[in-house]
Amino acid sequence: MTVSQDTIYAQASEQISDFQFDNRVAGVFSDMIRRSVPGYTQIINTIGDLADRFVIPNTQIYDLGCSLGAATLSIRRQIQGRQCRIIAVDNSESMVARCQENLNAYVSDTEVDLVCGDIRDIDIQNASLVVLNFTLQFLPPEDRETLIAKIYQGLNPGGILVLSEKIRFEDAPIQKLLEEQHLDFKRANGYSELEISQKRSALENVMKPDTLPLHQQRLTDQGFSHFSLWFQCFNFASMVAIK
Ligand code: GEK
Repeated sequence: MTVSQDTIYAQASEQISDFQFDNRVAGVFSDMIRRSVPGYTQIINTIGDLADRFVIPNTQIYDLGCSLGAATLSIRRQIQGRQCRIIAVDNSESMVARCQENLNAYVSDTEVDLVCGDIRDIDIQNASLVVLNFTLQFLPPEDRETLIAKIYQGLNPGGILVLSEKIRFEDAPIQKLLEEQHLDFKRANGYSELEISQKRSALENVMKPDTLPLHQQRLTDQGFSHFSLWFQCFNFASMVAIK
């Protein structure tokens, strides 16, 4: 897999349009997400470890907002021989096309149904693992509860949801501190002030982070019996919820 460098916001633009998962983004996505999301590689590896622990033979696994398939590939490596099916869904045609190439690059006995569609429209059933790795934050806030309810209904008892998100904080000094630490992380990864500020404008209307207490409340309201944050670095978090 060749990884192209993300320079999408390197040149000054007069008008910044809303961020889209188009062909340009899909082409540099591996580089973009690793340089923008602290702990991304660890989270992907841990999703594979969680699959090994929780995936039961003859069940289904859902990777919702799969992008280039990083989580699906990590899961697939761990569940050989369990006769499971992974349903990987993304509504960006460019992501799905590249994801298919990535999946084809490795041999596996686990079937992957790669679906180009909206995660709000797909059916979830007989699931032992559902992954929302930095995807829920892109859904309109009013649609989030319905999706979590659908996931809860589709999980088998003992099944697990992994939910990774950028988070915000009600406490203003903490919000400022963790946001600044994240910006320092991006600077250390070679993004310029211009790139950082143009990307921020592009994401403003598109990505709306929730607080950790809101995530926890939504999950427990829908019936999840067990919840924990298992990873946090600055304003990025990954949670698990078990049915
Ligand atoms: C990873 N999980 O590498 N339906 C389907 N897909 C959607 C929807 C929707 N309603 N909204 C957004 N997407 C991946 C990273 S990226 C996170 C996930 C990021 C898709 C969108 O097309 C994009 O591919 C993905 O969700 C979000 O582990 O860019 O910060």
